[in-house]
Amino acid sequence: MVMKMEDTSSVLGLNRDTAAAVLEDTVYQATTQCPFCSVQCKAELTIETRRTQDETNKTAIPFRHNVTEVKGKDNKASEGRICVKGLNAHQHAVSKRRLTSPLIKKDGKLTDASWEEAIQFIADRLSTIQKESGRDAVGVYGGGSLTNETAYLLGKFARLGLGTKYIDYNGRFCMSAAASAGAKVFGMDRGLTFPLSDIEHAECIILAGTNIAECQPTLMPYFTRAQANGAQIIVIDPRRTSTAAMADLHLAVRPGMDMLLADGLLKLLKEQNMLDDHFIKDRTNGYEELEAYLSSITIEHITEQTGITEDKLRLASEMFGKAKTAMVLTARGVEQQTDGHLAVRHFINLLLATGNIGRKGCGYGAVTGQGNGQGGREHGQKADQLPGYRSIEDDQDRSYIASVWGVKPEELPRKGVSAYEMMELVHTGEIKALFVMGSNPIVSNPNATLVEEGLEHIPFLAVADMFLSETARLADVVLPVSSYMENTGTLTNLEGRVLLREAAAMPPGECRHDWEILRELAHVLGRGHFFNFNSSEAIFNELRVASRGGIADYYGITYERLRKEEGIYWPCPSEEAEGAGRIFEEHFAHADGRAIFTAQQSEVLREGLSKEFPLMLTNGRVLSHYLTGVQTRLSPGLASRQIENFVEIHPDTARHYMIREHSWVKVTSRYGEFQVRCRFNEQIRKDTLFVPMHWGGVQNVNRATRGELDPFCKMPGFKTTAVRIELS
Ligand SMILES: Nc1nc2c(c(=O)[nH]1)N[C@H]1C(S)=C(S)[C@@H](COP(=O)(O)OP(=O)(O)OC[C@H]3O[C@@H](n4cnc5c(=O)[nH]c(N)nc54)[C@H](O)[C@@H]3O)O[C@H]1N2
Ligand SMILES: Nc1nc2c(c(=O)[nH]1)N[C@H]1C(S)=C(S)[C@@H](COP(=O)(O)OP(=O)(O)OC[C@H]3O[C@@H](n4cnc5c(=O)[nH]c(N)nc54)[C@H](O)[C@@H]3O)O[C@H]1N2
Ligand code: SF4
Ligand SMILES: [Mo]
Repeated sequence: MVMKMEDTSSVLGLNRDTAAAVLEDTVYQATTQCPFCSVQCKAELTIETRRTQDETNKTAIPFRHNVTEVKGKDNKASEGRICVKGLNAHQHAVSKRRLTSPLIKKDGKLTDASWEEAIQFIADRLSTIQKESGRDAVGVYGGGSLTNETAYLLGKFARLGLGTKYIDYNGRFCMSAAASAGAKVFGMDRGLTFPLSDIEHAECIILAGTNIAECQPTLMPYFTRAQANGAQIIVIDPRRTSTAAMADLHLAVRPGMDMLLADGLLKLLKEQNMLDDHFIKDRTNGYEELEAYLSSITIEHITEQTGITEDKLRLASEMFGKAKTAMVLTARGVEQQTDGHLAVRHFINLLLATGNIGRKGCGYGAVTGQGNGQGGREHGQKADQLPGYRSIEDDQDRSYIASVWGVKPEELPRKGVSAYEMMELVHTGEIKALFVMGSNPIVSNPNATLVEEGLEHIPFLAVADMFLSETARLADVVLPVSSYMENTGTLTNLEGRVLLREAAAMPPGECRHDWEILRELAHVLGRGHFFNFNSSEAIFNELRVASRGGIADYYGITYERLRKEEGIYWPCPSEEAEGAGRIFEEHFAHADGRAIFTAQQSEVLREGLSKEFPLMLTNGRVLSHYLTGVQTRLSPGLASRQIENFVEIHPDTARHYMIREHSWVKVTSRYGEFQVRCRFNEQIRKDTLFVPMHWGGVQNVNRATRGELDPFCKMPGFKTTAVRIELS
């Protein structure tokens, strides 16, 4: 029997035993969203269910599902397209490697335990550590895959459940440079200032440090359509990526030199009188300082530092300057630098100076990374943040959130520190217990050896995950969670559009939703009255109120509307409001309505090359894997496309170091080393190596990256580390 979608969603809302009985041995179709990147493509799954006997754990509800077909489903972002990761995403969700029961470490071995035992154990350990060493001895570490509801609840759990100031999340490594730049320049951080449908109306598009072809592949047709309409695309990347391959001009910048490259383009635009004086006068502040700064730098200096010839620089500035509509999009290549915040601001200068924002076919885009990279940065899992993009250091914001939560403002902790700084505090022993939900920090943090050492020695580590990730393996308790297919909640895509993803299947075994875990822990900690939620919708309704009047205002968005309208842009202050795709049409979000130019220079010392470390290591992604690879390495359809890690090296450079293609090499920096397979690429700069980030252990690129942070946003300088390479 094939059940219809409406029937199954009502069944999935039932008590677990009843639902399992109804769904036993059925085939049904349901709609979901890919769990991976920020496009959040909708997909339709055909699911077969069966009940199996689980002899190892009698208490578990043995329930398994299998996905027999995946189809892209029409929606406004991916327009029905789905990429290879989306097509295979279910493979990790149905994997036999899923954790289905809580685990507690006994005599050094993780052993099955009941939920009651596991939750009680965590609550006891956290309470004891807080009694002995103070409330801030406990840290909480979240992630951008979590739904808005879970991210919101995790922030509330840290502040009210545990009363600690230490909470941060993996988005610190992802969105912090662009987010803080948008907040500073525009007064508001929303990934794209335009709807995706505007891209085809742009006449020139700069894609800086963004490899959309591999990282948001279903967006590619927006850019090819723009080209078909006559747009010129400029890609800035040290390698000729698949994205660069479609460009009209590729600028193979020296890693870490983007800020100066943006300045060079602006200097040339100014020399050619291609700026929009009216826009500068009416809508911006700070142009005089910028003008003075531009006069102080020379084109010779810029070409020498960036590695881009003057001819190419002139060509790029002409393409950009002649366009009547233009866009700039940046991603981690520009942003994961110790000057990433300023680099983004210097790119935005280009748009402000030419009046290319707030009109159709124009604007800035920070290409958000994770599935809920946008929503995850709005509702309070950041060290300095309260829901609705409010500030934890602002008295009015504190009073408002305290009133929504029913506490006094003084009861809210102050701001903590960023993700990597929390790891440093773990290493020094100041943070004595860590609760991780939705991240694999020992693979994804820079200077991974320090992080691993810290987590090996921390007195108490609890991890909520679907799998025994590299981090979970070190934990004292591991809690099995539901996957994207099984958990209802909202996620906000890269455009700032809030989408509802409804559960499509029953969680296997004893897996619980992240929010259920937080609710239960809070109960045992005696703080249950703040967490009495029976559904993700109930959490969302509190989030709506908490975000009301804030920058990221979700008040007007309801589950009911989301079911009818597919997706709604924030800000959406009332149930009648539409939510806008294109923002800043009339004014920016600062009190005076103006945007701010940036003339400021980075004061952080650059990672320089030396005789000992003569090459620049950068890193990033490949199409078939996702982040630390925990999910994709367990999906046969994806893992088989790229079975091991590698370093991309120019053949001339390899010859110089007497390295043959496919040999196993060691890459060493001041901070550590890793080993990978060597792969030749004629299209990478000769001074640059590129390594993907999807593997742990000896293949983990982060064993060599450095822990230096951007002073503005605490983004690590992932993308530039001086290294040497040799046969291992
Ligand atoms: N397939 C796949 N897709 C993903 C992800 C994934 O893991 N796999 N992750 C998602 C997430 S969380 C994120 S944050 C995004 C990331 O999306 P992107 O930022 O596009 O991905 P990266 O590969 O990290 O970096 C992009 C490009 O920056 C280049 N680069 C390196 N150093 C520099 C530099 O100094 N300057 C410039 N201009 N470019 C440089 C790299 O060569 C690379 O091609 O992707 C999302 N989508
Ligand atoms: N060298 C280098 N390092 C980088 C980067 C880089 O470009 N270069 N990029 C950085 C960026 S942009 C990012 S976003 C980070 C990502 O870094 P991580 O957060 O460490 O990456 P993930 O692999 O997504 O880890 C997510 C973990 O949570 C689990 N998980 C997935 N969904 C859920 C859920 O709903 N609930 C729970 N409880 N668990 C879940 C997964 O199984 C996995 O173990 O890495 C950063 N590190
Ligand atoms: S990885 Fe991104 S582009 Fe690919 S299907 Fe998933 S959401 Fe869509
Ligand atoms: Mo990311």
